[in-house]
Amino acid sequence: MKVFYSEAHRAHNPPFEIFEGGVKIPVFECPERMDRVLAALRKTVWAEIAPPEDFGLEPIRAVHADDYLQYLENAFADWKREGGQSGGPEFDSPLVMPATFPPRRWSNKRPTSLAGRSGFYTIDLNAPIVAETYQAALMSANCALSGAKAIVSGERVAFALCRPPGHHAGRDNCGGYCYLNNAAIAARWLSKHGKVAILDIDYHGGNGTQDIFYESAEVLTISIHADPNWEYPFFAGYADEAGAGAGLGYHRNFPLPPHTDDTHYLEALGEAIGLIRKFNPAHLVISAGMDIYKGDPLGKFDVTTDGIREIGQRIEGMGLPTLVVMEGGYNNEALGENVVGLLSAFAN
Ligand code: SP5
Ligand code: ZN
Repeated sequence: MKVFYSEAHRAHNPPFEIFEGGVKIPVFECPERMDRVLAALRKTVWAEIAPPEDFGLEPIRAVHADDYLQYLENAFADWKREGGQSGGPEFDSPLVMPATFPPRRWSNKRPTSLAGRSGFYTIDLNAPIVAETYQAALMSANCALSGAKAIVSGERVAFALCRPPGHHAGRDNCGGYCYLNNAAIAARWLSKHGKVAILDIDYHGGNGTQDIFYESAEVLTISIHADPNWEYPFFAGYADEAGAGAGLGYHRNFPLPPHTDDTHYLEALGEAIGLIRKFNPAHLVISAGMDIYKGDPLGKFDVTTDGIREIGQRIEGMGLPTLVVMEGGYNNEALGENVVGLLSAFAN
């Protein structure tokens, strides 16, 4: 199995994120995650790990707004020029983290100051930008695109070991550790070669992917996740959000309760798979978050490693050329085993 991975992620290592109540903590989404997955993949006989090809900006501009991409590219330098803060005396380097966000009725205002722009383009306090973030995000997108190219070239499956993840990034906003929506970028690129479905199994609702394809019928988007009524991202992922305009009927959310176990998860997955079969796509993209795992520090589901292996088997059972894209998953001890478990149905 072809696995696409770039070392560029390692330098994207912001010193902290902020949770509810102003709690400042080390970023859960850290470089060690990739080392855990790589170590587990290297123990298999089937993983062929290679660096991605560079696809340039065009496939990224097909998903994200130009002004947003310009913001991402220059945010750190602009922040420094404006005298942006570092997070306190214990931190030696500045990082872009806004503290003011647009109220909905006035969100058409676009300040030129970086302090203002960062609030416009950011949805939360979990996507700090450091000097190396943009480059890491570009290479992460290239991993997804390389995987897409592999399945178009006849591979049954490819795994994009992406970091930073992508599914919370919308057309013109970052959040939830995500800057560029890797799965969406790959899906739009794949849609030149026939219909595409994205199935998002990350614990958190895929608000960015939902945003990008909401009014489009070219890509069926389905997300199975913790109910946003009580879990991040709170403002998208509800059952009644089904797409709009030409995209009406081409988005589906499966919000699930806390302590969802293997049986109940697989029930929702079965329904999602029914919808994908009916849509009959040429290619399938999986946004693969391992934070559904029962031991995840950010999750409240009870899905086991065996459950994740079964999820992989059911996905494989659709018989579609499949691109698996790494999203979240924060139990580092179990992350490697869970990823290998998911992929093992495709191993040959
Ligand atoms: C890609 C991905 O999985 N992003 C997840 C971003 C989640 N960010 C918000 C987390 C809010 C955590 N609330 C406190 C839980 C402490 N146990
Ligand atoms: Zn997640």
